[in-house]
Amino acid sequence: MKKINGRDILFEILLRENIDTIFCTASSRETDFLGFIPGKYQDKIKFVKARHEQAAAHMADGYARSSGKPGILISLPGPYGINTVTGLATAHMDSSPIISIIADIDPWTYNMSSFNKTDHVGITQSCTKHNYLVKKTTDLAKTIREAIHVAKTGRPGPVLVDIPFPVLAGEEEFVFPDIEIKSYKQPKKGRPSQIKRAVEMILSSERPLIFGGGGLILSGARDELIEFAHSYKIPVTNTLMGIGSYPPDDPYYVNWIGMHGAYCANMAVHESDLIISIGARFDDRATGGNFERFAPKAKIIHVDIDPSTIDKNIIVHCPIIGDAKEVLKQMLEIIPADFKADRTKWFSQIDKWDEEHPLSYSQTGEKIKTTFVIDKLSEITNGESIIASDVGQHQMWLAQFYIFKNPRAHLSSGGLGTMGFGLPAAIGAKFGRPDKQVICVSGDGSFQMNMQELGTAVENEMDLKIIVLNNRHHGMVRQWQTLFFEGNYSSSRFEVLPDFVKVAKSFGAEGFHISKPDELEEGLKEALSTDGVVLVEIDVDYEEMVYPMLSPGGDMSEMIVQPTDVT
Ligand SMILES: Cc1ncc(C[n+]2csc(CCOP(=O)(O)OP(=O)(O)O)c2C)c(N)n1
Repeated sequence: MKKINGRDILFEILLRENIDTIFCTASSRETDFLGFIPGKYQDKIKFVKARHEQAAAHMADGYARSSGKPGILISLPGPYGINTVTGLATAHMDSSPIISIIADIDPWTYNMSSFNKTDHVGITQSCTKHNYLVKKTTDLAKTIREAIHVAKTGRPGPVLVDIPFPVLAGEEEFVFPDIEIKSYKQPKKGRPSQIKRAVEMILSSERPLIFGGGGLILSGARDELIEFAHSYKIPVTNTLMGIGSYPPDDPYYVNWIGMHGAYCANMAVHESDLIISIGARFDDRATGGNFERFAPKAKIIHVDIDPSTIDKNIIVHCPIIGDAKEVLKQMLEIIPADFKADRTKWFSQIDKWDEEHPLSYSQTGEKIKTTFVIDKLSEITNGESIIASDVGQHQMWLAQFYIFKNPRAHLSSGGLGTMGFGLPAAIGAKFGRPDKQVICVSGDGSFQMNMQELGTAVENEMDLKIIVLNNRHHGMVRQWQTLFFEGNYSSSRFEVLPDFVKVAKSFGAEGFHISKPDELEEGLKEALSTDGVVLVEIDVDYEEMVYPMLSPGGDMSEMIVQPTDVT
């Protein structure tokens, strides 16, 4: 059998794994490496060259989140690879499957004190699901297959494969290897005894509540969740990462919970007697962080594929280790034929809380409110777009006022909160879902962290819309300074900002500027219906604040709904 070199082995495996897009950077050395790729691969795989390696990592992440397929990222070692670490950590926190390949193309040096060399395995140990250093060309095919398998199965996450030059240059006969990782078994179904126990707890509960996380989306459990909620008559909340897991217009849908979640949803958690958490990890942003006072009246069922999340933050009464979709099916299978429950009182109580403090805004005065923009965006796009958000107030308002109708449509750096995620994630998402309208919603602060990727979007002739909500501040920081630091606005205002429309135009994109409330609707419609890469800069009121907000250190019933609530 003919031998091929390590680089070709890598691409042969990627092709057979149905990889159609690879994200990398446009540096000359990487291009050299890619330039070596025979035409046969160039025709079959799209190489997207980002301007910054961090952005390339977020692109791979956005691709994975929107499409459900693993995102592939190639970088060189040293500064190239290190720049991807923020992207890996972002993907790790949000369980997004990326395979980061570090390809060393320097034939002359490969020890750690050489130019451009870094210990990538060491550096990424704590922000990847797993990582590999490939030592022999014979191991390469199997390692790449394993990396893809580990990244996309169980609780997904980023996996790094560091390939030294001799491994890429070495030659071996190519075989597509079988893989079996003995120590890596992923549970599918839950233990029947635990399923039975959970169902008994649900049957005797008066105020049960589904606390759904991103795991529901990853497992594709929407239909099962609807049937489960309706069959057992349980209202449904979700975390920020779970947005889109349940249809927002379904009568059982309450809203999302957490730091800036809806009042009724947070109150429901506090008053519930049974929390059924599915694919959520009880992090501090979802629970407020006061774990001792979390849901004080409730027993907890926790369904998760990752056993390490059980009892981590919250003590659980009934753990079920398994895939969300499978576990929901199992619980549906044993619903008693004569099951009846009157939970009208519980549902009406939740409605009452919603009436007391609904998610609302009022567009008054000369300045545009970000809430108004998001509400209009939701209306114009009918909640059908994929939206990649950045981090800050605009991120929270997007989650509150954009009515996401579909799963894999709300792309947000929930776990790490990485400013600069939005634009590259949107670019990656458009490659993953070219059939959908993809929009980046960003703040002036976040956008400046990766705005060079406008070049990548234009170069690829994408159809991508970007909304920059310009409040001339790090708005979320300003909000905390207003509420908790006596208005000490240190470092949160930008004295100098670029003209974002000119920035867009200088990259060859189209740009619009909206500054008055009565221009908003028409302006947005025009921008969204203009072909190509279009940036719309909207001047927004920097004094608007995101409510409700969980009181730092408080429980989930202690919400700030206006500034005077801060004591
Ligand atoms: C990389 C990074 N640096 C700093 C922060 C802390 N931080 C969180 S939100 C925020 C302000 C974001 O400002 P902007 O993007 O303008 O959004 P706004 O809050 O104004 O809507 C900052 C600085 C972060 N989350 N990520």
